[in-house]
Amino acid sequence: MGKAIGIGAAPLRKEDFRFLTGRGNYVSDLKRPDMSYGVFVRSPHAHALLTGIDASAALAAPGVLAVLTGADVAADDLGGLPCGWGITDKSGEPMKEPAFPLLAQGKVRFVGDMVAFVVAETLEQAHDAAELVAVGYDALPAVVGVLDAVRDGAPLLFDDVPGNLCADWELGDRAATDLAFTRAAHVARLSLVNNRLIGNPMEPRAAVAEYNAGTGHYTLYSTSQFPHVVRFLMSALVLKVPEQKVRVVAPDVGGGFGVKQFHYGEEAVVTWAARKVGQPIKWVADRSEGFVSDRHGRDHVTEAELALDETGRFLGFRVATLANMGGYLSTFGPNIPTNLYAPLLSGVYVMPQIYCNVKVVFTNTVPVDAYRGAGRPEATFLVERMVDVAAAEMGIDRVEIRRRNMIPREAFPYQTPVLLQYDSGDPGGCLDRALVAADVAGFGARKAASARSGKFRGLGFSTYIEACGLAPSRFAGRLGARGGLYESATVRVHPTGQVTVLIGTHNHGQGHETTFAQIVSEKLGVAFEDVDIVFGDTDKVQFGMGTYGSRSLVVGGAALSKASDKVVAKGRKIAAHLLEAGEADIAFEAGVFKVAGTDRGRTFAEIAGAAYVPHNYPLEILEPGLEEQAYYDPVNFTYPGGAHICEVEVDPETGTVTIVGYTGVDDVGTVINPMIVEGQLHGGIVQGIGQALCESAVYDESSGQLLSGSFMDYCMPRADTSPHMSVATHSTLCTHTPMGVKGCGEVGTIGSPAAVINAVVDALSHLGVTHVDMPATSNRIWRVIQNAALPR
Ligand code: MCN
Repeated sequence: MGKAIGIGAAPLRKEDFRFLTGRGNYVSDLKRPDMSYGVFVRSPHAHALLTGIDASAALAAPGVLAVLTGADVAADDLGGLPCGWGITDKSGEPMKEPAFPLLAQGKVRFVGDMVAFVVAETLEQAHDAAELVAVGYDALPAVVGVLDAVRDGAPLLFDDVPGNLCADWELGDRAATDLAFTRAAHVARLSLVNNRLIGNPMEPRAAVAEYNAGTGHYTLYSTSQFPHVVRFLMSALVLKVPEQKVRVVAPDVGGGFGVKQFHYGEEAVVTWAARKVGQPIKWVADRSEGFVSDRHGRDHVTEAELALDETGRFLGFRVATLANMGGYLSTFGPNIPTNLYAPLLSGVYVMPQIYCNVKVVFTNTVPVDAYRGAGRPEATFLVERMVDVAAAEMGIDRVEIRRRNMIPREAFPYQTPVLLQYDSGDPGGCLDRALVAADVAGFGARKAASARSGKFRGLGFSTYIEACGLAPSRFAGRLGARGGLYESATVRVHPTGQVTVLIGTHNHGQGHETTFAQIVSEKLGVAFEDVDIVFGDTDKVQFGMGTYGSRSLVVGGAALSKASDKVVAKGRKIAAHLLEAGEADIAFEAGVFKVAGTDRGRTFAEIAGAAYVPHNYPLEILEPGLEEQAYYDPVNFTYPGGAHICEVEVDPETGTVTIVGYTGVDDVGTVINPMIVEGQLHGGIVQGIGQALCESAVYDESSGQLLSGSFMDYCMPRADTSPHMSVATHSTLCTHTPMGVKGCGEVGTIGSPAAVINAVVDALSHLGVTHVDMPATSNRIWRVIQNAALPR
């Protein structure tokens, strides 16, 4: 007999058995009868007019079933890929939202833009035939950087989008912020670049689709983080087919990191083509294709100014950011550098005035959208770098300036000047604990020891807060979103008392099959192994918004908690009837319904069995069965936060940065499973280190070719760049989520880049270095050191 394993315990992850024994079920594992294979023909040009496509040779090639192009898309009147949330220009006009056709129409706008889809009986035949599709291109000048894209005379991606500007967006009180600057004793300034990243989940994107001509039903298996949203967008807006005739299944998904949370053209084309060809079709991206078609992340250029009084207290923060959208708007694209960025610019500080202007810009690059942290790492990096710059210029200790401006624990709930109300937190408490855990007191001695061996040692701090649990409908509505991001859960109790949960979030590495089972086990008192979590299938799960924005626990888990409470409430009614007691007298504890103050009771399993035997209770009052559903729409974001301290050693001979110590103390509210939270923190921190030290998508500025288009040139963090990390939690409870939980899936990625770069700058500060852009590769750092050493 299994036992209940509840909140706070650390059972091993249920899902790992199938993964570790090779029994996972990924899209590319799927085989359907008569399955054919698809290959996309992609643009080799960053910007070009399409002068014609001749598919005749490809069509005549062995095994070829179809070659589809933009002309077929137009003939079938398919819609373009929609941008889920719009933003509004500061003029009050909606953003410019040019069409994003499934297959290019008339023009290509980035290397990798889809031009044609070839379907053949075998994958090899499809690849061979794709080579035979003759595409005429008339190359145009390309623009890849945001600064170039907004210059007068820059090549225009869209005739009706002047200046390549999707929107000129703002948040905050400009006049009040300007006024704050007039009172400043000191103004610190910083220009920085937040480098472009490529998510690279271990499993590449893939789609298998089939069409049943008898019933008119489509089934799409996709590597998606949000199958219901794909079904809605694809059926209603793209393919224009009845939603109930579309089933989207996202089975095991091998990592997403945000990259798989968009509605991609490939999955719509494969689904559409399956009907046209009359056979199931499989498409699996290869790694090189992923580099030029998975949505990229970050890519900001920012100028910022911080106004301080003579004691180092912050008065105002002025930020101007140019954000790269790439060649088209992706599902959430324009929201990331605006709504998920500017509201975080207060950080953990009392920042009386903030004004942020973001110019959202089109360029001839892969579309940019959310990548782990999405907007919040960019904001945190800017705030935490700015604080260090100000501290150095004013001669104030970096910990001291943070403490002087930090929101004290007792000041929560705290209203920032940029929309958000932080409900709870203890930034000072996290910092205190991190200082001890990182042995900051002993840093001087360690630095001296490094110096003796010719190395520079540096310490970097990042005290951060983030907003997750996307997204309260009220907030989404205020920002002009087309819908809130609530979540749903159904708790289905079987007659045996065993439980199936159907939930709208998607587990692609976060351990939901374990943590959600813990919640049900705790709430219903049932054995941990008696709970199965079902997700990722629109024909099984009622509805759901999927997984991203560290929302699964705080929104999905809350829906699950609510549905479990409803089960208990119904169980109590049945128990009251069976035990001939008043409902108010029935207590539910540790899986037993009891008449309070007596030893008369029924176990949860007994009540579940009784629920399915209707003559046991009055049918006029209760329906048979024990299954409850709940929807949960958060009233606010949750605000995890923490303090990260990074210690580095820099080798001046090679410029190599080695992380020699990493400490994180994070507040994620109530912890459901400490082992899983620790794993999430580790993974997140490593991704942040990747951005800080090695990862960067680099385009050739004149041709628009992606130079870092393989793992030879795009450097992922590896075991040898991942330090030993000391992570701990320091929890304050979220005041509005049912279990007091806050999200944890992105905090590591949000807090860490600033900690690393602040440490690198600290190590080089004796050379007069005040800022280093990411990634701090050995090449870049070596040059910084050489330049600093030059006589001035
Ligand atoms: N958890 C917990 N206690 C808390 C907070 C969370 O036990 N106080 C648990 C949750 O129950 C869940 C896990 O930690 O099992 C992560 O929870 P949550 O913060 O709700 O984040 P999500 O599940 O919504 O995951 C999304 C988040 C994001 S946005 C990215 S990007 C990301 C990440 O998670 N992508 C990942 N972590 C990833 N981990 C893996 N392995 N693969 C990815 O693609």
